[in-house]
Amino acid sequence: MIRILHFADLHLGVETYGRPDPQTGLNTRFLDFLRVLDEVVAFALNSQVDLALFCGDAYKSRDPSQTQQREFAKRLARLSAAGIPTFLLVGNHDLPNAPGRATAVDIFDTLQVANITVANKAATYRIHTAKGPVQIVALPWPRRGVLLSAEETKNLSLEELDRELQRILADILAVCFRELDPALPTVLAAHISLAGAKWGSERPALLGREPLLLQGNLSHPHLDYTAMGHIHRHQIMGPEHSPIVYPGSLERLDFGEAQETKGFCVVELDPGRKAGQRLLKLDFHPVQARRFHSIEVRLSPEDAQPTATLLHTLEQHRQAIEDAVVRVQIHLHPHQSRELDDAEIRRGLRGAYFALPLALEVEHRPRARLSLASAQGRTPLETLQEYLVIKKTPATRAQKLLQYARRLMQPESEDRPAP
Ligand SMILES: [Mn+2]
Repeated sequence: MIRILHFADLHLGVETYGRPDPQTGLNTRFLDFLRVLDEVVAFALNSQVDLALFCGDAYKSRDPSQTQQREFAKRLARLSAAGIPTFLLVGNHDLPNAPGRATAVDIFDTLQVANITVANKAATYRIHTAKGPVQIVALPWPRRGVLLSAEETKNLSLEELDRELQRILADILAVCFRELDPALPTVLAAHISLAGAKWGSERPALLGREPLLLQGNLSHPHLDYTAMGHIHRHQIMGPEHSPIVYPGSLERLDFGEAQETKGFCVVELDPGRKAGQRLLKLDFHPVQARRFHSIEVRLSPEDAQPTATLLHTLEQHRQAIEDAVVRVQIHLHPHQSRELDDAEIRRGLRGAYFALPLALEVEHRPRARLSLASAQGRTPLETLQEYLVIKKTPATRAQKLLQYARRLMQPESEDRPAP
């Protein structure tokens, strides 16, 4: 039995909601991302994994810092030293912006680090594991600009472009498939989106502008397992005997992923069985990713002590707040915004790993913006106050802006020091 650990979309270098760690000087979110990677490496070392298969996007950017590279290399070195072959597929975040430049992971290939294979081009690779050879058809992130010339695409619609790219990629895969030995366990590793896959919050703003394959483009009777990367949400597609699997990313990027379980996949193949029928087991192993917790509070219009109500609600969420990135959304009525004590509420969020500024949503008459009519009968200051509430300005900032406005609106003579 060959045990394969399949993970993807590490994105080292994402530091949103982090701060410098006083002990290491590193960003605390960077440490979060390393900690989940450590969980993956520890599992590989402790659970007789025969092959670590990484399906792309090691870093956040194509130009990772030296520190990011050092920390990634340290973990790969542990796998390498333990004799666990590691296969690194190149994702879009690892790619340089010019074909002649190195990808972010090419260095391991260049140095010929033992037990590490970098797949930066579409090909069939043969990897020797302790339990015998595995063949991997690799499809790194395809660059449209490399596969299709400007001349070929200038008159194509987006749909035609998609179809043309699918045709080219299917041709490339067909060449790789031809080299397959049906006697060996076979895995396809691809970094790309598939039609029908569910996106998490990282869904590209311009879906349709990036390469997209159909499940059919990836299918071949010899495949025992298809290891995907790119989409951050864990999901299993394709036929049961030869599934197509996104393990998802290892850490959360934002609140859109609050409910997603993060982790990696462990696959067991029986080399003794026939081609396309070797999958024995597919397990998903969750990791301890940073928790994101959202709290939504709706204040009743009669509530005269909104701060107390909020503190009470936060107390009920105490456990979930602890060590989490926390966001509090408050739906309130215009007269209540003045009663909210921002500092007091933030104290109620103690223990959070990171607390976002309070998001105030004012429930009022069905009007999204200030109209001339509504501005009538109000003082300019009241109008400004309502504007700030509509704009969801955090309470402390709103208070400061109102203070300035008050000063500006005061007559020259009052309360202003002589020049
Ligand atoms: Mn990607």
